[in-house]
Amino acid sequence: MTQSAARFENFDFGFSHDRFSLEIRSKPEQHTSLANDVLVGLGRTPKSLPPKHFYDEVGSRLFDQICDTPEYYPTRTEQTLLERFADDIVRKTQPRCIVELGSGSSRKISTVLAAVERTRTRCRYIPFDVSHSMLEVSSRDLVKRFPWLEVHAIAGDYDRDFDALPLSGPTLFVFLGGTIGNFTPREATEFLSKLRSHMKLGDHLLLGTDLVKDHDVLNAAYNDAAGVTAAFNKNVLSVINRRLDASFDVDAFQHVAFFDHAQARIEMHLESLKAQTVQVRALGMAVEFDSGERILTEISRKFTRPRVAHMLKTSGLRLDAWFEASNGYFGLSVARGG
Ligand code: SAH
Ligand code: AVI
Repeated sequence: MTQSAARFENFDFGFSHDRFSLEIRSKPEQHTSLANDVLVGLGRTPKSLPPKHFYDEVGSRLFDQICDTPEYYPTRTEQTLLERFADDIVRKTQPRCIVELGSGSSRKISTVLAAVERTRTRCRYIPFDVSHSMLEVSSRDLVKRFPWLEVHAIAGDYDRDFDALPLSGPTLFVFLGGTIGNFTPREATEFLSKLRSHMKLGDHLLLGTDLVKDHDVLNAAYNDAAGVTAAFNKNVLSVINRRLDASFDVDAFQHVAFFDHAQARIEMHLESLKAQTVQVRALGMAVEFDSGERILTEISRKFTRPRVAHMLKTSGLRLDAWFEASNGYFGLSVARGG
């Protein structure tokens, strides 16, 4: 264990090497409370599961493939925004530390790090994700690409493992991809309020939000022709089979996703193609499905600028700057403690 690793001895450390360390705050079998979520979410009507369980190694790879489908506009739209405004954002926030929540493959952060590099300053990068595999691969790439960068990756669940981050100086918290939209309004406010409680004077939040737009564009983004989103959705059943010794027949469910105008959100479901009973042996649970019955697996809320400002305000944050794609598809906010 290196010195920097030893400083965090409360946690079970992965490893530390050169300028990259991986801190494991909870292991895959613990960190997502899958057993409890299945007991509660599949034990009631209507059935539901929280989206964090999508992201095992296969699911994380499928999400990355979704980002490259022609229909899924959020990733490339947000990336274009970052390319255009990263210098402004870095000048405004002057980070010495960047914490990225749900960092995934860390694809977009290089654009921000390149902007930091152009200011001839340095910062530490702390990616935080449930996906160990993604953290390792992406962190190794980043330290290679930026010879000055120190990466301290944290594998854990940001709903519960978020305290005592190894922050150093003015911090830019980054939450991209529109992932805030995967929370209900109440969950989003709770999450941002908790984040706010970690922010000191001089810290900022960079938040990506997907915006309300033409319904055909929205529906296509979650129903790509190649079926990658369908595979991503169904993968959660394989996760439950593997981790909880369940008997889901993945082919007996179909992917359903649509934009609900009233709630301004995409709903993603898995629909049972027949009446069936699924055993979840690790929980001693039998789950009955009617033909056509659905499990709500994800919501993805779409915002307007006033709604983002309101959400931030309700969470004790203040919208400082707003960058919007020229087609109005996606918005980036810079916020600070109110
Ligand atoms: N920020 C990236 C990835 C978005 S996908 C982008 O903009 O493209 C959502 C990411 O959040 C995944 O990498 C997933 O593993 C992670 N994630 C989901 N729920 C999480 C949780 N509760 N705690 C930590 N990470 C989580
Ligand atoms: C991670 N999150 C913002 C994605 C979204 O668009 O809500 C997850 C996703 N689900 C289906 N496609 C992408």
